[in-house]
Amino acid sequence: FCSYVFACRAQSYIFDDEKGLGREFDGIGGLSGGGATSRLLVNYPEPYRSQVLDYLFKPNFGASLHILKVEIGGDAQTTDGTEPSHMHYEDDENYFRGYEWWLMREAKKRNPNITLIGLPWAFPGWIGRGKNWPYDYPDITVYYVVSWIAGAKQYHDLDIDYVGIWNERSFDSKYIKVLRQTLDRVGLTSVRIIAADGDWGISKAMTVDPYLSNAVQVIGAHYPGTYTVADAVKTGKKLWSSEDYSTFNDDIGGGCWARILNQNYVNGLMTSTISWNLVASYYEDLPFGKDGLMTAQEPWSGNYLVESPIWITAHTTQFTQPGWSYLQTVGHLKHGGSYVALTDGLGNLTIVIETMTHDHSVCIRPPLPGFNVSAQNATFSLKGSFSTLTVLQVWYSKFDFKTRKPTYFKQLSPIKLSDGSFTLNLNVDEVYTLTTITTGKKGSYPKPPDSKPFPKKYLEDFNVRNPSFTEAPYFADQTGVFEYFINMSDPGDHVFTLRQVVTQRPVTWVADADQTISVIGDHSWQNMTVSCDIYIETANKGGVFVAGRVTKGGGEVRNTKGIFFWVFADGTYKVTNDLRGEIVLTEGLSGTRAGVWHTLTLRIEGTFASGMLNGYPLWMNVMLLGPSNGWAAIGTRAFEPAQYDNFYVEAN
Ligand code: 147
Ligand code: CA
Repeated sequence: FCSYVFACRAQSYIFDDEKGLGREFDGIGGLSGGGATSRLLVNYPEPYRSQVLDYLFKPNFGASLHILKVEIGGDAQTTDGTEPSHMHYEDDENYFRGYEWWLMREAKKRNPNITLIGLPWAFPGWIGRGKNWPYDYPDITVYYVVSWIAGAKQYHDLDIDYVGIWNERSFDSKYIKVLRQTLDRVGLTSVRIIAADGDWGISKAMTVDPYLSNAVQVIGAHYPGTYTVADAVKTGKKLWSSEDYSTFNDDIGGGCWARILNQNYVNGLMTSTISWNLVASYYEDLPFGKDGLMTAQEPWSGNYLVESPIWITAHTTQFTQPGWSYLQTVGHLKHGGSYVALTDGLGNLTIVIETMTHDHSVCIRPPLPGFNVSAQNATFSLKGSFSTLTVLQVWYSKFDFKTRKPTYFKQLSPIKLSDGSFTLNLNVDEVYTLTTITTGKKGSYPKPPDSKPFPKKYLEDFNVRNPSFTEAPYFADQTGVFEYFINMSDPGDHVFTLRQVVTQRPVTWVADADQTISVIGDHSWQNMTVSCDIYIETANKGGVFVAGRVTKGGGEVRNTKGIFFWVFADGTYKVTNDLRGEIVLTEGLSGTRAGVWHTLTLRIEGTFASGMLNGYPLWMNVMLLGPSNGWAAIGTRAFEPAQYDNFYVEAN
């Protein structure tokens, strides 16, 4: 053993391909969606938006991701918002909604070889035919998913490489088989199926059902804690951690990512790891704030943050490619940490070593059992076809939780090999890449603009003839989908509006609200005026609100509090403390009806609120006990169409 008394005899490790290689490597990826995690990225001004995309996707620059996985929008809440479906209704088809198409195109532009994956979290209501379940009519659901894949090709020239089943929900064998048959029948034989994204139980089902086994090409686990299960190995299929990480992107998050990127293979034979999420581009006060490889949550300022997970990713991605193979000689270091090695089979070799300590590499889940890591010397010997290598490039990172002066992805002098071996003095919380690849580069751009809060005055008239995105900037839909709309029949004032378009409760992933709602602004806002022209479309039963101090989104949206000012098509109004509309602060007659534009103004000041209709006071000085702060919002009483125009918020 090593101490200051006994000179340290280095442990030795061997990299050898003599007895064959290990599993084929499938790449490192990022996940956009599940849900709405890239929502704010699309509204970044150039050049900052392109810079963020370069840090994520550009080869030999930053994370240089091998894989982009996206949500197949299902009009429902899927963690940080809703993403629009390509088929809101049974007779509807549109492959230009949302931002995932754009994101996939931008990723492909930078890396034509990037692997693309689509996975549904939720489905529009018509898929369930009245039930909150997507599998009763497998042909319908398959048609819906295959249409998305075909649409990607037809409208965006994007080849989808893999498709999943239903994120972290039950799989259905019948559905998977019909999906496989249909893909094959329409010529999409190269699209591979990942199952079941969260449920290892698929492995057992596959071992007893050869037809199911034939239909599935990859077993996808979520947050596996670097370990697989015996049944999964038995299938002989590729094993992936198809969703992982979800950890706050500070240096402990970086440590988590470094440890699992290596150990998902060392412990679990998993040949791909995909980060939820790709980039944290949603309001930080939504669930899982900053759980992305980097952060871009301020399109109004242009500020973004390149965090350590980007550089940890680069340690693997810049020096390997999908199609390379792991060596069989991978493992744990004697005094903690791990090493992997990969080869292209053409003489190239990339070794990644990590020595993350327990407390500096805890991920959000699962719980991390204890282990020790200490400083150690390690000698690595290259055998087989690598024995003749004479020099390796070196890239180095070190988290330093004492000095807080970390080193990220720094190129050190190449190592000269003597007799095919070299020794490293490894310290804790370090990552080394040793490689024959000479194209590594730490990309950089000038510092982006300083961070700024959301503007205190914000006006949106939705007057855009050909918007590049279907959503208006900064609106973050939490139930329902709000789209730019052109009002053909309008004589002039409200030709261009925003419209809520989900008319039926989706097949949900979490509990969407029974109302629709889109939030905007700054969660720390206290006093504010929210004003909006609104148009109820549903006679008698329809209703619309504007709101302030809205507290919650994501999976908790049903329980959000705030100050909600509702008007209804039956000629009444209501002010409530909750989105459910149960805690009524005041109510009365408004004369509002469907098919007419009205202007709602909500003023919240300290412990009082007042409301105006068409510029005249409707209710005044209603006392507020809470909440004290939150976003502004608009929405509808139920899943019903409604329109909004000239939205204005002023916070003070
Ligand atoms: C995952 C989802 O797939 C993502 O959309 C996102 O919500 C992510 C946030 O961490 O989590 O879902 C999980 C939710 C709960 C657990 C695991 C995954 N869990 O409790 O183990
Ligand atoms: Ca307008």
